[in-house]
Amino acid sequence: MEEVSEQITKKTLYSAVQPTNALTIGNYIGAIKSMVDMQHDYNCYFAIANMHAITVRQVPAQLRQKTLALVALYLACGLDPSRCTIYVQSHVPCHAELAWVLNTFTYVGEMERMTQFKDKSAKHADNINMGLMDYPVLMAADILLYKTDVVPVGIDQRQHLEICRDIAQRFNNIYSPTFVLPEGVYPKVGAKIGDLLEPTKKMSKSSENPGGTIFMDDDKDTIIRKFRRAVTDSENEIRYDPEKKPGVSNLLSIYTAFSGKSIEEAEREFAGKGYGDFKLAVGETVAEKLAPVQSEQARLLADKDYLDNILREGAAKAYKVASATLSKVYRKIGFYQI
Ligand code: AQP
Repeated sequence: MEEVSEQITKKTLYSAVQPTNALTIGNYIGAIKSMVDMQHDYNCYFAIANMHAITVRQVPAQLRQKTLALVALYLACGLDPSRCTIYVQSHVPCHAELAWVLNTFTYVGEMERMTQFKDKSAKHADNINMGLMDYPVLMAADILLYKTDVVPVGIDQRQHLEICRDIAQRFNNIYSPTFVLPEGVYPKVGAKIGDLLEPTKKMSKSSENPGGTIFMDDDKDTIIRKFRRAVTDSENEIRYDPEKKPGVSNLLSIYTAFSGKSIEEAEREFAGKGYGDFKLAVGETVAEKLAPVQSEQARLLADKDYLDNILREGAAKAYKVASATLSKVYRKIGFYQI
């Protein structure tokens, strides 16, 4: 009873991560950390976006393994399956079904203008498939199925969120209010974690140079080594100024996300210190926070039945809500129902 009334009063939150490669601390800071922080105040749906993942060619056995690894990581980072719905996107067929309908409310020109489509097309020039271009429509379906109010994501997803709102609004205008218009929630600091070697570029799971990326499963030595090599600048001042000092500011963002301190506190703490000491401190803080997450993830991964059960329950809960939205959409557009 209490659970039902909580669900009625709480707003709905949706977020998803693709099980492509090992996750980075960019994914953690931009998305997972906010998901963990917000899970108590919202009615939450957290997906493992394997349908999005296949827009870039995946090795099947690895995709399966990474899907389970991501469930374990969600839990190890602190998502509580008794509070939130955790499921695999392909287990709820409504995502693909609604995406098809929404495709007919989306213009090719809009999709061609998407920055991520352009970036990924350049990166995967041998496989510019329709799915890559249609990615934002599937993402709109993900979000709209659950009447989502808020979506915690990194700033790279802002454009996709805006197009999701446009598509929803277009549908609502043609028929009648059907979809809730979602708001993006971006972390105040760390909405775009930069690559350690090219700090103006987004840290990415599929970066060509793994030296600039901290993976969630990197060991302490690797983490310290990567931070030691992080690009800074020719000054010797630890100050947050993303325009003029992208490298140092990126390290400060990472440090605050992992230490819980504010930027001002961090600047005070490192005032007068050299870049070498600063980088080491950031590396040690990250490694210290990641170690228990890594061991908890490994422990959970050894219990496949437990993870499967969470996914089974999650898919059933998600399906209930998603199928209700889909049938409303089908009714409105005139699909004959039996
Ligand atoms: N560098 C980042 N800083 C802040 N947030 C980030 N996110 C990704 N990179 C950063 C956020 O992580 C969530 C999940 O991302 P995704 O799995 O959907 O893939 P992505 O955005 O395409 O991330 P990657 O790491 O760049 O993956 P690949 O290399 O596979 O394309 C999203 O909320 C995203 O904003």
